[in-house]
Amino acid sequence: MRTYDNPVIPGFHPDPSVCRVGDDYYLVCSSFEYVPGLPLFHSRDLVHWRQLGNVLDRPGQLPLPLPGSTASRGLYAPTIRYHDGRFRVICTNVTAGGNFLVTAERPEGPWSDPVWIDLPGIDPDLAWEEDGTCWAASTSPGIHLTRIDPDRGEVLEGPFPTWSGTGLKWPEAPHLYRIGDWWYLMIAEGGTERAHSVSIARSRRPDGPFEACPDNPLLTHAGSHSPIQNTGHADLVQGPDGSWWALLLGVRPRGGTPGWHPLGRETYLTPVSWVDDWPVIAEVPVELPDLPWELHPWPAEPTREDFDGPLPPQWLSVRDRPAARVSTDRRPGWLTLRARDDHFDDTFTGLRQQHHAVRARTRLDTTDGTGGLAVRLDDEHAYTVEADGRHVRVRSHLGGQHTVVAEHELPHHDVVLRIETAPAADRGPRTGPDALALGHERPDGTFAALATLDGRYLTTEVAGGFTGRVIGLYAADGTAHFDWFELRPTGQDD
Ligand code: 6LW
Repeated sequence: MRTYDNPVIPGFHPDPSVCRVGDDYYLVCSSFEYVPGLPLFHSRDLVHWRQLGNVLDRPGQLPLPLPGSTASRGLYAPTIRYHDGRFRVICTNVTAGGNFLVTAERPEGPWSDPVWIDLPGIDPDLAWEEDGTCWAASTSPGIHLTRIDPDRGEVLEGPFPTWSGTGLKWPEAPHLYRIGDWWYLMIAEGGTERAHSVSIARSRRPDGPFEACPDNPLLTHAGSHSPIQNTGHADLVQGPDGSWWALLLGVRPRGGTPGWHPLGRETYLTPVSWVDDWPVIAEVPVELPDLPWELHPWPAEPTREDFDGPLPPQWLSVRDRPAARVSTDRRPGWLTLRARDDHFDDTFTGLRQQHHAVRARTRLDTTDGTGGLAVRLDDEHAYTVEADGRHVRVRSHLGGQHTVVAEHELPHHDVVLRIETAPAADRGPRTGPDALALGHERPDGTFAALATLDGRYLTTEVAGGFTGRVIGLYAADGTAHFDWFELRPTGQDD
């Protein structure tokens, strides 16, 4: 029997929302302070997903830069739905503007400019009655329902409070569905940490009153042995054969106690069955069983970027990506980053870390300035290795303290920098999730690690917030040119 790995979308891809259009599935995730915003994925079998683009990929749409967005602010929990021949994504920019809707005829875009709508809180959802009446559930705190005109962004009735879970903290992530003769209101509660769970209620009408499922919570991994924890924030969808599935977020804590997850909240798939018109969500399996429909794997994503054209859609920058500071045109075949100040965030551009053990490498030309390779959890939690033509330097940026951890003389303008993550050697109760070795390559290609640092400080359990690690490039002074960037799993620990 063939099996498929969960997570189906590894790395920092939280708050998945999914819709089905014929044989195709489309999924969006939160992106917080990163641009472009809201990654959009396509699948034909629910297990193989490839990123088509980003819903918010033009400066005019947000507007970008995400004004003043600090870490884990910005774009929260979108919902994607297909209705009346158009794709719609509803989302919140918590930093500025609040809730908005964008639409597209094709998922590849172009996506429209936002239509702002005065909904309470975050985590907006969209559902339609047969006559076209549109309901938006959102989290305010407490779940609220608002009848809206999604085209004009107008509130027609409400908002009014509705069923808000079993009494656990942070009822959120509502999705309203018409299934059979019932309207179901599914939510997350318990908070997005270890107590995260999924609960549901139903009614004959979209606006309630709702009766809670006697078996709530429908899903939680709290206190379980599962290596997948914090499961919640689910969206329902039918497989190609009509079976039911949930896409949801979870994390993989590693190390001793209390456990730290380096990769952020990831997207998982789990089967759903029905008993007495209530859904039953299965514990999220580490390996998915063979699926009774035709599979559509996508070609593997390249593990090396040569900067021969525009940056692919997977590449992230922080808040902003002005062409004057981040360019693949200025020196063809190279990524040119121009520093504004010496904080790595100003030019940082990279890819999500999607495997626990990875090797990141880059070739850097320091003729015009200082550049580096960084593992970023947020602006205050990062390890970097940088070169300036005289030295290679490993820095740690933790909680506002910026420390040079190691320095080595290297009088060359052409250097290859390297970072490797691997499981921590010791496995004691206080052992962190992994260790990060940072350094450069010698002329013979061997790794000269200048420092090995504890990975726990680059995890959500230490840093706080909602994101995960991103590994990328930055300029610290002047202009730094990067010939290529490689990020590949080393297979020591997936
Ligand atoms: C999101 C909320 C949540 O708005 O975390 O896990 C928040 N669920 O629904 C940020 O992703």
